[in-house]
Amino acid sequence: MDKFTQKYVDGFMSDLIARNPGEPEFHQAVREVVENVAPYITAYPHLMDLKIMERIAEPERVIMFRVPWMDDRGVVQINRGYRVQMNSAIGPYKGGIRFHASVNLSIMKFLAFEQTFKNALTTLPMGGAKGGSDFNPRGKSDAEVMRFCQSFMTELQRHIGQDTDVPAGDIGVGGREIGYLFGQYKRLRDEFTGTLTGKGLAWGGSLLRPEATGYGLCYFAEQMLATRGESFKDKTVLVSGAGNVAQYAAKKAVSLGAKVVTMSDSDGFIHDPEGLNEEKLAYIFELKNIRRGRISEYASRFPSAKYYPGERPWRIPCDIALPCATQNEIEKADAEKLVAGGCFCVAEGANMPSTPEAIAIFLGNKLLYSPGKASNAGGVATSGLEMSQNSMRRKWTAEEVDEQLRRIMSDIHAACLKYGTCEDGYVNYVKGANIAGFIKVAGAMVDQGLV
Ligand code: NDP
Ligand code: 2IT
Repeated sequence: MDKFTQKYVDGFMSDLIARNPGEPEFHQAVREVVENVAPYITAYPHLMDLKIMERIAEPERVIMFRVPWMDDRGVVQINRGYRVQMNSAIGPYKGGIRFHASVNLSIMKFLAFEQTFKNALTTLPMGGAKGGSDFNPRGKSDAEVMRFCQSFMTELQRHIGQDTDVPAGDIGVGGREIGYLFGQYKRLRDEFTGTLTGKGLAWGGSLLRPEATGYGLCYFAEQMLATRGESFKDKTVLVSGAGNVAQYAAKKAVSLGAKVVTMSDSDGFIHDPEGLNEEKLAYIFELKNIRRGRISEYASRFPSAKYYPGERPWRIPCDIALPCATQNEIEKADAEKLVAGGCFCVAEGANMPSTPEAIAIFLGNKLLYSPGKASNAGGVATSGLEMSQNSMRRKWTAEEVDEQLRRIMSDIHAACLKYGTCEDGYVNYVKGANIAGFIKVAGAMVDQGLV
């Protein structure tokens, strides 16, 4: 980076941090993008004059609200709700809703920022947003989750709509929660529209939306592997998480011939050296989606596995790692362990699971490494396909959706190659994804004037 560009990055980041104090995840997400796009911005001075990057890093709107509800004992509970509407340059705001005790404004803003670039990469017309609450669904009854969702939507409904802002699921928000949120939206607004995605198949949902993030991740990883003449066949794969993304990533990797040896949750991980198979996957789906149990139970059910409480999977030797749990779950020491254990491909299913120090290790060792905004975009892309089907009042077959998902992941991969291929032939997918996403969003903002 030349001196002028470095000065631009330093000035940009110090202003951003001063304007947004106490938001480390947001700073982290913005810094990565700014470092990659700064040479492009300084080469096109009109982008500097129009303050395009400053505008992209300033949410168009942030909504924060009280969510009061009553638990099963009759005790009043208060949570905080959020919707960060980051950027609508290329389409209505679009992005998931997260229910997790850790949710705060920094996490919401980093996710909405990442979503803006991810959605641009999907080739579909969707702007970027994220929402959620510090509500912790763990241990709550169905009735409590329903009352919470109804209260949350009672406020959120006035800010969303099928042409305005279309939420979906994320951590802690799956089919059950989308159902309760949709029911309350429909009741209050008296309209049956595609305002939420991830809906049930009987009421406007798309085939393959539940599978889409994990499947799309594997389709993307297949393309990365193919650049080195490799595939999933007979590879040892580490998966973290045991939720929606992790389950379908594991299922697809197994179907492509891989040996998936780990899954995790926030309490620890299981290592099954024999690898997951259909029976074990079915057990995990039932354990996590129906019984809402803990991954530790897997080791009691299958003696080939061992449970490691309080640990992450990254020290287990592998060929491929698919982090599918949460942000910053791979730190520098974890990245070093992955490299030492033989890992040559890391494809992110979660949003920002690797810290900047971990990413530096991956890039420095020339691993195949893809950021979540590229490799997990299949989920929101299929949400976009759900929106299309809702608008047309039609339903595509699973084959039709799968074909479009594969094409979109392949287009995203091509965009990463176009903007991320270095002089020595190494593909920097981070740079490729950030520049490709930026060019699309920035171009639309220039066209639309100072708004
Ligand atoms: P789920 O709620 O279905 O699953 C989340 C999994 O990650 C659970 O196993 C959970 O364990 C674990 N987890 C959550 N928080 C932490 C934490 N702080 N430390 C360790 N483990 C944790 O969520 P999803 O599968 O939908 O989301 C996983 C990741 O993928 C997130 O980063 C999300 O933003 C991203 N993503 C999701 C998409 C989607 O369509 N759902 C699309 C694109 C990205 P526990 O049960 O203990 O909480
Ligand atoms: O992070 C993500 O891309 C999601 N949680 C999915 C968003 C969506 O609108 O489907």
